[in-house]
Amino acid sequence: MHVDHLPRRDFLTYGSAAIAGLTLLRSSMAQAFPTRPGEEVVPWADQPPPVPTAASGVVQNLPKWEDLNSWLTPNARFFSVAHYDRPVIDEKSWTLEIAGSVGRPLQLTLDSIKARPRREVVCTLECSGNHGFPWLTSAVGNARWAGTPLAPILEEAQIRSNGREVVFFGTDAGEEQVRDTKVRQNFARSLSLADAMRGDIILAYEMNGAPLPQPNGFPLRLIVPGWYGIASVKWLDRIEVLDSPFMGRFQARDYVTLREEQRDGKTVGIETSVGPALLKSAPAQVTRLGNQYRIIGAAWGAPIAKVEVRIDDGPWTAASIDRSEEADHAWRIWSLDWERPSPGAHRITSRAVDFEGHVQPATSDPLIANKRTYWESNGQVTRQVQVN
Ligand SMILES: Nc1nc2c(c(=O)[nH]1)N[C@H]1C(S)=C(S)[C@@H](COP(=O)(O)O)O[C@H]1N2
Ligand SMILES: [Mo]
Repeated sequence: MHVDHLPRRDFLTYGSAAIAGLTLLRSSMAQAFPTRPGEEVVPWADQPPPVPTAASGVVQNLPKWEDLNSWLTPNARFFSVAHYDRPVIDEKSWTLEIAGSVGRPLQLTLDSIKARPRREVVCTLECSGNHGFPWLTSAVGNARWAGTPLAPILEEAQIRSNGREVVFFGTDAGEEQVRDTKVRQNFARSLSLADAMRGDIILAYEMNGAPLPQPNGFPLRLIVPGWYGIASVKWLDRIEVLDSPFMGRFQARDYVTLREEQRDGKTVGIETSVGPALLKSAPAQVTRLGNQYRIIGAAWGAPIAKVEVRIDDGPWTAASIDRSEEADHAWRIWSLDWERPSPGAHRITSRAVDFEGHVQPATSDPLIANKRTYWESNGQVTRQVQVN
């Protein structure tokens, strides 16, 4: 509801109590992001290096954390990751096929998908490579996705009793070396049947109220709320049910985490496929209104109970979390007023805590330090700022 759209008559009818209530509502909406009129953003002193040429096709449109000013990331500022090309798809000739171990294969047009029950979900999508490289530090965004639930479609397709995994294919494809053979393969990722039947997974055709932008998967993508971005297959055109584990590149060779762990005095290497998102936060920006400084950030990857901020080697101080706009798998915006910072260089670190008491690990924590691959880098993020 937007206050300005209320006819004047309603104010007269409901009287001053209603007006007071609406004023409250308006100010709580304004707090959806802790901006103060007239403030300026102090740019971070440690700017990420540019995306290297070799990766500049894959990773595009990385936003600047300094530009974050809303709970929802506008489409124009949403990062895009594509491992092959970014196909341009004609929605008229496009269809979605559901095949494999099913009793009733389906072929759906975009119109027939849009005619099905609509469901919206606000969720944060982070590339699991984020913070795995110095140049990759803002591959995360929060959007309102709209589409239709996946589970009823799988039910209609009548999955056979041997069905165990559901593989999602994009139209994008490239040459892959598998042992001594080169094969052209489509981008693909799988979910176990149990995961795929989760009620909140949607086939999305809208992003923040607009048709899915082409770099983000037009005309249709999977959205798996609460999982790293890799699971949310873009340019989706085929769903296949398999009776054995899917071992494609982005499931079993790339996007795998290898970590050395201690077991009874022995070191074992545990290698797992990237899946559910991990607890994380990052300082987004420092703002200044005269000499009043404020640190603003985001926290995501788990239900966020608390965010704490540390300035230089000082104590961990609780930030206030904006709860005016919430969704299960959406980030929380937090802020902390920074009283009278001394002139000079400062380091700002944040750590998120979930409702089970898990704390976002320090970079020295064995969970991070003993990781041998760059995915799932959810260690605490430190930024540097210069106060004049
Ligand atoms: N078809 C297809 N889907 C894909 C990818 C891809 O390369 N091809 N990249 C994945 C990865 S690694 C991420 S992080 C997210 C990024 O989604 P976005 O580009 O909308 O931000 O899409 C995922 N879905
Ligand atoms: Mo990714």
